[in-house]
This record gives sequence, C-alpha cells and structure tokens, in this order.
Amino acid sequence: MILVKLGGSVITDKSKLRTFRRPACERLARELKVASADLMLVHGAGSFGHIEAKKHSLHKGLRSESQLAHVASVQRDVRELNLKVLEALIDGGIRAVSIPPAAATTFRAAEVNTFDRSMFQKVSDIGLTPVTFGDVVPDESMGFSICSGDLMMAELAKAFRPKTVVFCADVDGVFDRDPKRGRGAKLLPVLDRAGLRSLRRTSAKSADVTGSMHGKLERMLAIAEHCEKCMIVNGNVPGRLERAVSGKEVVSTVVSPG
Ligand code: IP8
Repeated sequence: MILVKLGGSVITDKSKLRTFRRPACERLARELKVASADLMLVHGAGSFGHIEAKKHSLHKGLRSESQLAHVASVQRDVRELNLKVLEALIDGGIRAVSIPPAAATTFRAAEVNTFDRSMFQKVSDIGLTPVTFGDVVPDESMGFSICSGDLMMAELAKAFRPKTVVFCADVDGVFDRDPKRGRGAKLLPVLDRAGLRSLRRTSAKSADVTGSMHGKLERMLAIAEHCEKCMIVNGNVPGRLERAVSGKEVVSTVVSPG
C-alpha cells in the first residue's frame, strides 16, 4: 500500500482564502492513477482551514462561545475542499471515498486518543481509495481541536504499515537552509534525526495552525519507522508524484529514522 498526503500548499493557494488549485489537483490525480499498489490518501486544509482557524484561535481549543460559529464554518470549508479534491480524484480515475477524521478517531489535547482502522480497511478491501483530511474535530479535553492531516498520516502509517509514504509539498524536499529566503540552499537527499537536529529552525510565513516545519519533520521521522520509505516530493513539478508512487528514482528527500 502507498500512503500519500496532498499538501494544502499544493492543492490550494495558501495565501488566498478558500482558493482551490484545480489544475494542480487534477494533474496529481492523474499521476496517482499510475501507482503500483493500493492507495490511501490524506489532504491538507490549505487556505480552506488555516487562515480562519488561526484568526479565531481554533487550535487553542474552546475558549469562548463566539468561536463555535467559526468551528462550524471552518468545518464546512474543509468539507468543501474535500469535495473538490474528491471530484478531481474521481475525474482522474481514482475511486475515492471520503472518511472524515472524526469518523474513525477520537482526540484529546490535540493528539489522537483512539483510532479505529476498520473503516479504512473495509473501504480499501472492496477496491476503493479512502481519503481523509485535516479538519476541526471534537476534543475530549479542549472541546475541539485541529486535526492535521499529518496526524492522520501517522495513524494510517502505524495501522497499515505502507510500503511507501509520500508527502507531496510545494518544495523539492528538505534543504540545508530555507530555499524561499535566498539562493544557495542545497537539497538533502536523505534526512535523519541527526540531520534534523542540525537544521536551523525557521518559521513559515503564511498562516499555519498545525505547527512548524521542524515539528512536521519530527512527525515524518516517526512515520518513517512504520514504512520502507518515507519521502517528500514537490507536487508542483509535473511527474514527481508519479515517479514516487511508481517506485522510480525522483528528486526528493527521503526521511529516514537513521
Ligand atoms: O493542513 C489542518 O490540516 P493540515 C486542518 O493537514 C485545519 O495541517 C482545519 C486547519
């Protein structure tokens, strides 16, 4: 099985509220179609989630009743994005069905408390492709919290031990310094724990309620324990995702537990 996350920065314009990048998503769907194994998919929320979630501090949990209208509208917005992603996937020939995170998962303190793999298993067993996504979810200690698509990637990786895990991002992989802040950054073909420790921490420019790049890489290192290969590829460059899901050599960073 191959587990893929379509990052919010690839399928949406993260700087413009609720802006879907349909052509990019349709191309990625076609690239996924050639996968050499069954797929499970996760997508980020991009500008359908992060901008409003940050504005109303939804990542901090229930602090005032006035947030609840925003919980409802952000949840609606990420469903709207999910429907658009499903459309693109189905048009590309993938038999995608949606499983919202809270249908299979309970949360406490913005972490997964319980995860039930059975819905993903059933859907996959009959030849469909499960698709889950970053969402606003009920939380046992915080009222509600944000479930990043990365949290779902971690649970799916633990439960199903995929052969390959692919994070489809808007960069070629991990660089020795931030490539968006000047020239001369070198792509790291492999990143392990020691490599991560030596990277300088930088903060993302755009609104992101699910943590820093460093935190995301920590999570990827944990995911890498549950699969043969965990990699980051650039979803904005045509053909990279296709090569990754076909098991071919591709420009990427392979995240390795070391
Ligand atoms: O884009 C975030 O999911 P992510 C979910 O996978 C929301 O980090 C609602 C902001």
